[in-house]
Amino acid sequence: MIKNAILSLLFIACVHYLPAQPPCPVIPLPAIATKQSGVFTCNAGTTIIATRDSLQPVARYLQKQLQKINGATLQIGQTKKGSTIQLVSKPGNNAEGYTLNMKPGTVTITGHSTAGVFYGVISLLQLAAHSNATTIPCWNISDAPLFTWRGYMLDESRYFFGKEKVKQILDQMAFYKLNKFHWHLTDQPGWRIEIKKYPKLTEIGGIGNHFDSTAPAAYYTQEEIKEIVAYAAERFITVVPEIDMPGHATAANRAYPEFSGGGSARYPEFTFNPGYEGTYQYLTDILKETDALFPSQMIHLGGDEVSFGNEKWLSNPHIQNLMAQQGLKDARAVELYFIKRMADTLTAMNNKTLAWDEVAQADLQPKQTIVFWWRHDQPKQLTTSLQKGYYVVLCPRLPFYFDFVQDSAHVSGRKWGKEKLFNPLQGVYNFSLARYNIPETQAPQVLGIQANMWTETIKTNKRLDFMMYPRLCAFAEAAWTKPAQKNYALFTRRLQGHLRWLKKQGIHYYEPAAPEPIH
Ligand code: TNX
Repeated sequence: MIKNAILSLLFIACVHYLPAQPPCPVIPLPAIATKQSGVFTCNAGTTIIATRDSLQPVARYLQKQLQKINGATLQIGQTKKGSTIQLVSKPGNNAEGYTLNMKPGTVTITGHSTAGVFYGVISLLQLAAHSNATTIPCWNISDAPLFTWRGYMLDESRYFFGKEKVKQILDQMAFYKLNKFHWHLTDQPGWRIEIKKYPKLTEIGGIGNHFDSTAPAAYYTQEEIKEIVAYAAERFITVVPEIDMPGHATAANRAYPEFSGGGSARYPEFTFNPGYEGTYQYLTDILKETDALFPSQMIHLGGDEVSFGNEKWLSNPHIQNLMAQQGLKDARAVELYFIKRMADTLTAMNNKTLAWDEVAQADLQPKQTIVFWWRHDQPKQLTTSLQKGYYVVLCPRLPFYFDFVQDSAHVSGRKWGKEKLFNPLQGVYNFSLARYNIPETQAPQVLGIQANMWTETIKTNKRLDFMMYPRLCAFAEAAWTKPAQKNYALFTRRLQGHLRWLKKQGIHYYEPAAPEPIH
């Protein structure tokens, strides 16, 4: 008896004095991560072994990135000489899931698909980036994402950042396991995608930005778009282009005024003309060229804020005709007719239709439609979308608009309403689906979440970085990690190494612990 009691006391004492496991530095936090003893030595004698040909590109990515992180060039091969990193793909439940097992001489990454292997590689790269030089502390990780849509949107109409910045953003998205890049390429100030059939779209429509209407034409050629799409694909990121219609069409209308449906005093020439047959051919041609550039088979049609500039519709003879013919009672009915027709065009091109939540009331095909719910103050648009069987991506302004400031002292970005609400790091981090009371039967329609970077208040790379980091890290954890596992206090500790890594890469960021006073 007494012996037993002493033994159990000893046991309790030992457990108590075992050093606590350090927090896992990987962001987003993996489902299971346990620290192992020892370090993995990763140097020029290390071989990356890809067990299938299809894993070769991932092996090369690992090789290239490790070289950037610690300067060592690993071999890719089949023979085992020094330490090895094995890449294995084995089908499993969640295709993006993976396990990472580390021992001093061997790392094994087993993914449920090539993407899963890639995410295991990313976790290893993060551990490498946080350790010194060539020794990486060993961890065992078993992981899979919460959402399949982990998106980030960049508005390059308001401001054109260009290819190199976009590539850097794709690098960072990959580092945080984000997988959808929504590219907002057209809007009022500028048209940024080359369309060969309508060259004036970029020659004339490409001129100007939100800050300077005379800035020289800036846009992506079709070759550059292919290059970016391929760059994203290497990082398991799907690129989704947005061609905004029938509103936010001002830049296009400068180039081809014959398709304009007019605007309002505040938003001149804001819309395409939904009453003119030629408009449908014109837009179909544009979408055809767009489709050919993006293998995602998804095009975002915008569809937002049409009422900002459609007041001329009701007096336009073409539109009056259309209304009479189709029995459309008002401008909103015309808008929904237009959206349906363009969505059908996309279906015929084997593309899914993506659009902002204004389209919830349109009569679209459930399985072919993804609605982006952005108006946090209009929960009905989300409920209706779900009831109609559409897929949804949640990107509510609060907390996912990154053009909103992140500190009450900041002055340049947006704030919401009389209360001047904004999007602090913690607000982004604490996002939880539970808040939206989505019925269990509709939960499978929620593909995931997205952060949107609108750029009416952003005209330098440095400011873009400031608005983006570290909120992107918090967002990534909200997109990947189950809510029950999230812990903001621990996150801010785990973030420290990531901030150091961002700094090393020359990326500016908002420092939550020592905020810059005015920005
Ligand atoms: C609303 S979000 C817009 C954008 C603006 C943004 C600024 C959406 C579908 N439309 O055109 O840039 O607010 O926060």
